[in-house]
Amino acid sequence: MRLFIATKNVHKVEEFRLLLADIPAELLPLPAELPEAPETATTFLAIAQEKALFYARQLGAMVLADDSGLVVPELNGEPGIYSARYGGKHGDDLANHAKLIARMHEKGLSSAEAYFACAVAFANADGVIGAVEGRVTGTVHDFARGTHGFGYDPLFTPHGEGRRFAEMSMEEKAAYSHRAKAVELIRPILISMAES
Ligand code: ITT
Repeated sequence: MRLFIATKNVHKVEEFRLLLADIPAELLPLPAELPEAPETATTFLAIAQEKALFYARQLGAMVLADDSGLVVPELNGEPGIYSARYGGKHGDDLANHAKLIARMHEKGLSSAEAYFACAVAFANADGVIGAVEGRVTGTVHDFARGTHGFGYDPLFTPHGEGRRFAEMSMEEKAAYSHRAKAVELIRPILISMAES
């Protein structure tokens, strides 16, 4: 089975390559010339489905898409579905950290309960075949630590760990991560499609 990993985020691609290593599928990156998928929906799950279907139709192929982010309930769910551009510019991790830390300080918080959510959708040109969501709960801090990973990894400690995601190897992060949990949930569908 040929399966396009429908994300322009290279860190997500690396994590999916690790998490899907045992699936009998050839994993392909999105061709660079494709337009950006529209994101009009308002939940991780619905946006992942929108992205998967858009790219599956563009490519006439099977596609796996991810929509993910960090949710801080004490900040009314921010950054949530706006995680990638929370600080103003898409993918600017330092600006995103600064905005989140400023919002926490406005509320008098130096740390807060938080979770990462990852919705993964699998589609072909006929429609969405499966969509799931994985979560990891933990603590978000008002200072960064660690150099691995991406996004909010330097600010987040999963429950049951002393280290931030950014202080872990990709394999160690995968023992906890929202993306690993989502892949576990979608795995049976991928395997049955790969074997059919
Ligand atoms: P694509 O839409 O092309 O997949 P993107 O990075 O724009 O790439 P999203 O819209 O799903 O993807 O935004 C996800 C953002 O949430 C991401 O840019 C990070 O800021 C954050 N995020 C998601 N998963 C994360 C993780 O595992 N570790 C740290 N931050 C994460």
